[in-house]
Amino acid sequence: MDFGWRVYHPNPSKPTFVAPPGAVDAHCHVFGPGDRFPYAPERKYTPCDGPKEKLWALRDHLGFSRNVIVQATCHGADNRALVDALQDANGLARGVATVRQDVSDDELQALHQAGVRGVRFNFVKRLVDKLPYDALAEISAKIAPLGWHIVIYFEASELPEHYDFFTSLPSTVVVDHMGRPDVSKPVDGEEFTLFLRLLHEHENFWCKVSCPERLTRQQSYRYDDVVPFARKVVESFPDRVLWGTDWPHPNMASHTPDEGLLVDFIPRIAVTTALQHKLLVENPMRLYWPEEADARIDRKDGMSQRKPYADIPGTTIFDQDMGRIGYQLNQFCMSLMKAQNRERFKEDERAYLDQWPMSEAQKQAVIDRDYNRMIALGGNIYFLAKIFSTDGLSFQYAAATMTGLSQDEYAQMMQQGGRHPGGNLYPASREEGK
Ligand code: 0GY
Repeated sequence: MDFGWRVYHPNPSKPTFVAPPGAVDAHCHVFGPGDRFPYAPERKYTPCDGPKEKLWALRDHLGFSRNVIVQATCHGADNRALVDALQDANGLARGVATVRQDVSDDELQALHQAGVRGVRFNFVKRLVDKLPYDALAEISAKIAPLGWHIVIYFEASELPEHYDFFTSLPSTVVVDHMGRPDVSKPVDGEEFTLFLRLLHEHENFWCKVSCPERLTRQQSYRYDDVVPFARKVVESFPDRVLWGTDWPHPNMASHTPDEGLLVDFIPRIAVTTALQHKLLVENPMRLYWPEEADARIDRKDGMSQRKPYADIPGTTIFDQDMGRIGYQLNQFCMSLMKAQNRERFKEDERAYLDQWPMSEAQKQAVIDRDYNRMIALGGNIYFLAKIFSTDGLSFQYAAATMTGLSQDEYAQMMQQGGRHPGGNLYPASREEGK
């Protein structure tokens, strides 16, 4: 790897924000490992290895479910590391490849088979040699029959130069990192207004509201100066936004991002649960797993996809999707009805949990006794109750841990009539039809 290269965070924090079930990290990469998948001779940087296993572990740690892996320039148009990761992902990852203009239909078919659903055109001069528009136009014509989209990466200052070419592209176009705005300029200034115009006037354009860590001009992990830009995009185009970690963060010079804090940035730019669900679940599913999104819409009741109840503050409805996601977790809970299973669990929790085909995130939530996270991952409180009774704890104690109150405070709140009814209502934004 290059001298001074910043290796990704060895121990990212656990986010406070609990992502909705099925959340997608829609912008991340795999690097190498270089001894199996050599970096491209024409690359502009040599990164540290960022293998797929580490990416899956990060996904689970952050409470996410799926990834979209974007081919990074250090691998050029050699997509083998990407394909290897996609084939290892059990359908939980899709890819965006880089191809040359002479790519054959068979090669494109093989990439599609592996899970690739788009190509990336990179215009950032420090990353690639200039690509002629006619070569890119030829690629976009070749991928059109596959229904793929095009991901574009450019600097804000270069948007005017590329504007006509971008708007001539026939497919869905996804812009990386909000077109890299200079966030020291005003959000309603000329530069960002042009970017918003691109999205406003061209409904085939989508935007990744990612990389506050790259865009910030401040020396703080809060990335406050990026919030107005990302929030503006999310609220103006809620059905065409995606979010991603950008792990393993190529070419970050200023600091090593903590992905837990990046996840905590999400509720500051998507401020209602409805917006968060679109950003993290509905939109990426529609673009990368349309067959699953359509299958849901096709159900007789049609409810599974629309979920009008998904924005009730502080409440997770245990519906058929949650039942499916949490099935093994809840089965594990039920196994604790038997005394001998309780003994085995107490003896070695990890070994007992490893006998269940649960996700790593679910197992970790059990080990942490993090009931809110268990619920977010499909756990049902009536089954989860078996865990806290195995621990010899009361229902009241467990409920208190979910609210952040002590057991005494919780008891007092219940005796005084329980939670304020406002906590059970839909947010005002729904009432106003926003
Ligand atoms: C990103 C950003 C960068 C790099 C690449 O493909 C790449 O090499 O995308 C960057 O250096 O800004 O999105 O990963």
